[in-house]
Amino acid sequence: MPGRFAGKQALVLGVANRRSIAWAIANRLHEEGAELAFTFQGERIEKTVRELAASVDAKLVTECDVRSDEDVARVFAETAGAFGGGLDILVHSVAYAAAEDLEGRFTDTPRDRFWMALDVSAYSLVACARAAEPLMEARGGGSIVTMTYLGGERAVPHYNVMGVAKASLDASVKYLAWDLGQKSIRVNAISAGPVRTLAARSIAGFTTMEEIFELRSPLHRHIEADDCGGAAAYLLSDDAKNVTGTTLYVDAGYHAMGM
Ligand code: 0WE
Repeated sequence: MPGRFAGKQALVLGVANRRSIAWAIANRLHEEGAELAFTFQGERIEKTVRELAASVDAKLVTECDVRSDEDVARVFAETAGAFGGGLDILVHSVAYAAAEDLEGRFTDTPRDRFWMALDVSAYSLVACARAAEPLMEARGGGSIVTMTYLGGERAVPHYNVMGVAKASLDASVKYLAWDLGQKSIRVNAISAGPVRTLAARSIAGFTTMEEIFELRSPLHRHIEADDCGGAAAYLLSDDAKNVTGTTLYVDAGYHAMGM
């Protein structure tokens, strides 16, 4: 089916399973005509990602440890190979902090795990944007979307070091938007309310947080991965051709509240 993304090629990082936000975004792009490539992290999820990728006729599925410059360089070289030397769209939906740092006190975060969380969750966007730049330049421009969370702007109990990583990610979006704007590459973020993904399910107190969220958000609704799919499709489409360096809140209005 042709659509907004007919003739466009997209690389998607961060699919773990069918509930992943990255998968919801990929699905939208596919439905509207995009050609897709995927990365996965670790052999534990390789089979799942390969099966999902096959269902949307993906042109490439390859491993990427975003902490490794060599891996990032290889992945973008493989992407250029699969996509005839260019890339139109990059979806970055990657984050990781040690489980023990998403409970207890932020104050107790050790140095090594602080930097690990920022490396995987924030620097990875910078590394990928830099690697995507020449490929997008070959297309005369491009669009990049990453996932962020309110916990990078306000203190959300237990979000801890991930909040500090998201603050760094949010600032990176703005600086990347400035640098890459010169090449007609747009960089934006989606700030989603809590979505029940694999990453979320293992979080202590997630259900309580969902209840508070549905009570306090203006729309009194929970957020689904597909809500992020629709928002990402907008930001990645030409409808958003003059939108860069911004955050689109997909959170039933929660961020607008003071109580
Ligand atoms: O960014 C996130 C979560 C990302 C995440 C999740 C995990 C769980 C498994 C990063 N690293 C890990 N590491 C693991 O070992 N969210 C926006 C969802 C989330 O996570 C929270 C939240 C919300 C919301 C953690 C504490 C409090 C609120």
